[in-house]
Formats: sequence, C-alpha cells, structure tokens
Amino acid sequence: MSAPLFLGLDLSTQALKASLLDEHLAGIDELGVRFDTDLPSYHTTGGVLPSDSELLRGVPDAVGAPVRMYVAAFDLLWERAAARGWEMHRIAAISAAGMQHASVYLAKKALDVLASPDDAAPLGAQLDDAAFSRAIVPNWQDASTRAECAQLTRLAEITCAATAKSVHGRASDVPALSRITGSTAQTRFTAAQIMRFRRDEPDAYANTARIALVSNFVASLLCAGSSVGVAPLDESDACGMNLLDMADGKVQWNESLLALVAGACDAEGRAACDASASASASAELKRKLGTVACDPTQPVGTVGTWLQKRYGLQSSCIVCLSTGDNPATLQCIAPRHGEAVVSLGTSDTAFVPSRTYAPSVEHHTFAHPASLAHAGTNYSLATPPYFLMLVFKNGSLAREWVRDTYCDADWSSFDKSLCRTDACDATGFYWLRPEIIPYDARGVHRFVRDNGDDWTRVESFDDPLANAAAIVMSQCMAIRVRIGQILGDTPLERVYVVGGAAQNRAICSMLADVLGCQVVRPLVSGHDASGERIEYNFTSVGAACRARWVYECSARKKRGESLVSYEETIALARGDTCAYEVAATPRNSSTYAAFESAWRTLEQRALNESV
Ligand code: ADP
Ligand code: XUL
Repeated sequence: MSAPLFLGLDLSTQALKASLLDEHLAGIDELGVRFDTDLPSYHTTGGVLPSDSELLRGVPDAVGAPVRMYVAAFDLLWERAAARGWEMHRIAAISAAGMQHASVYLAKKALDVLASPDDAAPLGAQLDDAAFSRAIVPNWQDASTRAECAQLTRLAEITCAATAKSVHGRASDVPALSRITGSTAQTRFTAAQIMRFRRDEPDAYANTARIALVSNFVASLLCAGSSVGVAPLDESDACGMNLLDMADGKVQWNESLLALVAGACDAEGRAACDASASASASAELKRKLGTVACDPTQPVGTVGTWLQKRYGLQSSCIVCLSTGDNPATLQCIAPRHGEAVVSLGTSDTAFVPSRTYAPSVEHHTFAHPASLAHAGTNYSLATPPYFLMLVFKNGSLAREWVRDTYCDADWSSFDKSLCRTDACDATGFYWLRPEIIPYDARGVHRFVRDNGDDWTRVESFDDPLANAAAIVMSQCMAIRVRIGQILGDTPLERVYVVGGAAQNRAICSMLADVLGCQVVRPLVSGHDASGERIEYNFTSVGAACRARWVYECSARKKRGESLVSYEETIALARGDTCAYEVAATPRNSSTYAAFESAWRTLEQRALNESV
C-alpha cells in the first residue's frame, strides 16, 4: 500500500482551489478553478455578479453568485486533477474550507441527487435549477440586510435584559448580540441572510429542504453517493452565523434568535403566531440547518460512489468536517500567543488565538477550528478554545481598483509608490463597498497633512501614484490599531502573512513597518506535479492539515489509543520540513506608532463624512 495523501479544498470568493499534500504535509500539487475566467458563462467579476446584474433584482448592496457555478467548479476541479494524473487511490482523507457566512439553499431534489447520483455524469448536470431553492446565493460581501441586523440586535438586548443575563461577566458596552454569539449583528452573517430570504421569498424558503454553509455544502458534494446526505455544520464556521449561543462555555443554537429568523417572533420577542405555529416555525428552521458538529476529529463519512466510480478514490477515503476559509487558514499556521495571522485575500483578515471568550464591538470571537473544548469529551489538549478575528471587506479588490485607476493597471507601478513612501503625510480610506470595520463605512476619503497635526480632506492627490501608498498604509494602520486593542500589553512578535497579496514584497514591507514586527510567509515544502516550486494556498493547505489530523485520530481510535492534539500531529508529520521565510522586517515603525492617534482621528472624520 503506497503512502497516504491528503487533500484540502478551498471554495473561496474568486476560485475553488485544491492542495494535495503527502503524509509529511509536503506539497504534491495544487490546482485551481477561477470563476471569472474558467467558468465565463456565469458572468462573474471577482467571483460575484456585477452590481447591475438583473439576477440581483435591484436589491441595494446585494452581492451574490450563482450557486450552480460552485458545482460546475467542483466538477471541473476533479477533471483537472484527473488530467494531472493525481494518484486518486492514495488520497486517504479530504477536508474543505469554504468562504464564511455565505449560504446554499437545497431543495428536496438536491438531497435525492446527493443520496444516489448518476456516477457517470457531472454533478453540475444533476444538481440543476430544480435542486436549489435559491439560484443566486448571498456572498459574504453582501450588505443588503441592515434592517434584519437591527432586529437581531434589538431582540438580543431584550433577551438579555429579560433574563438579567450577564454573559460571562462581559462589560455592558459590548452589545448583547455580541456577548451571546461572539459577534455584533453582521449583514453578511447567515442569520440576517436567511431572515431576508424567508421574508422576501416565502415560497422558496418553504421549498428549502436544507440550508448549508459553503463549507458543509462542499463536504456534502464529496460524500455524493453515500448515506451522509448533507454534512453537519462545523462549529468554528457556524460561529459566523449570529445564531449560536457561545456564552457559558457551550455552543448551541440560541432559541430566541432562531425564533426571530424563523419568523416565529418579532424583534420585541412577541410571538408572531400562535404558540404551536411558532414552535413549528423554529423547529422547521432547526431541521433545515441540521446539526453543528463540535468534534473536528469525528469524520463526516467517506467519499461517495460518485468520486469512487468516476475518479477512482477508495471507499475508505475519509471526508472530514469542512470549516470556514479563515478558520482553515488559522489552522494551517497555528499561531502562538503574541503572534497573528494576516490574510490578504479578497478580504483582509487578521486573527489571533484566544484562551478566553472575548466578544467585542469590532472583532469576532469564534471557536478555534482545532479545539476539542466543546467536543463533550475529557480531552485536555493544548489548543486554545477560541480565536479572535478582524475582517476588512475592502482588501484586495480595493487595492486592485487603486492599481487600475492610478497605477497603469500594473502591480509594479503600484509597488514603486509604496517603496517611495516612508512619511505619513497623505492617507486615505477606500471603502468601495460598505466596510465591516468600521461598520458600514462608505466612499473614498483622502487626506493630506498641511503641517503638524492639521489635515485637509482632498478630492485627489497631486501625484496619483500616492493613492497606492495611501491605501496600503491605511489598511495596515487599521490592522495595527485593532490588534493593539486585542493584545493589550502583549507585544506583537510575529505576523504570518498569507493570501494572494502576500506575494507582494512591497505590501509585506509596509505591513512590517506599520505593525512594527517581523512579517513572515509560511512555506510548504515540495513542488507541484510538474516539478515547479509554487506558492501554496494556505487555506486549502490548512484544510489538508485537518484531513491529516482526522486520519491520525481515526487510526489511533481504531487501535484503542488516545487522541493526539492538532499541533502535535502537524509537528510530527512535518518534522523539520515546516518553515517560513522572512518577507519583511520593520524599518521605521516608530513613524507609524507616532501616527496612530492622528490616523484614528482621520478614520473617524472619514466615517462621519461617509454617512
Ligand atoms: P480568495 O482566496 O479570497 O479568493 P486570494 O487569496 O486568492 O483570494 O487572493 C486574490 C487576490 O490576490 C486578488 O484579488 C489580487 O488582488 C491579489 N494579488 C495577487 N497577486 C498580487 C500581487 N502581486 N500584489 C498584490 N495583490 C495581489
Ligand atoms: C470573514 C469574511 C471573509 C470571508 C472570505 O468573516 O467575511 O473573510 O470568509 O471568504
């Protein structure tokens, strides 16, 4: 029997990617399907429909994508993997990551197809329009649900007041919804999205057999042709729904919020219908959502007949719980206390592990994807139970806009502007889509220093290239300020940088200068199938690492041995092969430390002007 291989998938905003690793977690190959270019018939830009697309029906701030595009990408990915000659029979376990919060609405037909697909045909041909109750699914960039967010916030305040509940003794300036679910109300989170769908399209909602996140939807596709049906939600990813009650150290559905989303009560907590109809509306939503699995070592099942017959995977190949793209990235790096991961993908995100449940107005508190704290067993393993995450919506796509508008559509011109700047005399806020931090900030705002602490708002910079330095510096300042709040007195020692923009050295240098610490890029040893050294995608690598862990734990369980922690598994598997390279060391961080307070004032000014 040849040595096992481990596969991680990443269905993110702009692409479906796959990383194939060996048992030492060295790279064997990586593949991708880019939605815009590889699947042009779906007419997406940056993986989503253009804002004037008729399919978005004119809903303000709606951002969505055709759900069938994701299935078509899944089909194409496997075709490409087969064409690359992957040794499918060696794949021992697979896990996926999915863009967070986005949801998929399955009609009864989808469940029938997943239970018994035609193994000779692509899944895209079988999971047709009738298989989904919602053709265009909301993307995490959607901001169309502010009214629903207000209702969730209100109900949480009432619920907390009614029970006089001080969740984990958190300070009262943290809104109740955040104390309960780990996050303030977020337009992109699944609770608000489901609520709007139920209200706007009641028949389609009624016709929905199951609601999945992207992560468990992909896990379900991997299981097509097995008895799994729809895979359970992963605890860490499900924290991004505004629906789980994370207080009191347990993770379970919050019944009040569930009732509001299901239409069983209003935002004041008044029953919307008679008691039995209310109960059945809540129960129906719970059924649609299925279960939340809190033990990531517990496999979902094994690959179904579709992957076995069509591509030659073994019937023993484990399908693991799939998690969100950010939890998967965190899992790949496993940062320590005092370290952070910054992911520069479509969104810019930053995360740090946390031993405590620490809800706040600005960051999200999620269950750690490799923690067994809520698994209901007596494991006492080292992984911290939570991680804290900052999300900035205007990340790469805003940088691309600046590149295309002011820098000859060329990264090297963009980079030159960054290298020229080491002064804080011009800055800007490029909130092209309604921002997440600060909440709902909009528009482009530029400022230049007159002298001293006086700043003037300007329509444009004299030198258009200055926009590149202004956006990147300001994006890095936004991370600096919030990470500083989270870490308090603990110094930030190292930042791991990943995502598409991490390959840009000028951006990494700015990040190191502004954050005042070393910025490193993790490395996956190994090459791709053609022998080339490539940059692996850490989200799909993180998913493959989970697959390696679950495989190890399953083998130990079979031998009657105790489980092993995620970190230990990864360290043992990698041996000495795990490494990172220094992308940048800080040069002039005192400049940015001194600039912090002025920058905060400017951010507030821009925010005041954006409403
Ligand atoms: P996601 O996982 O969200 O789909 P990726 O992590 O693949 O996104 O990142 C894609 C982004 O990476 C692109 O939108 C692009 O702007 C950015 N990117 C790629 N190469 C560079 C570069 N050399 N400099 C800056 N940004 C880059
Ligand atoms: C996280 C978020 C984004 C998406 C990107 O809360 O909304 O980072 O996960 O896919």
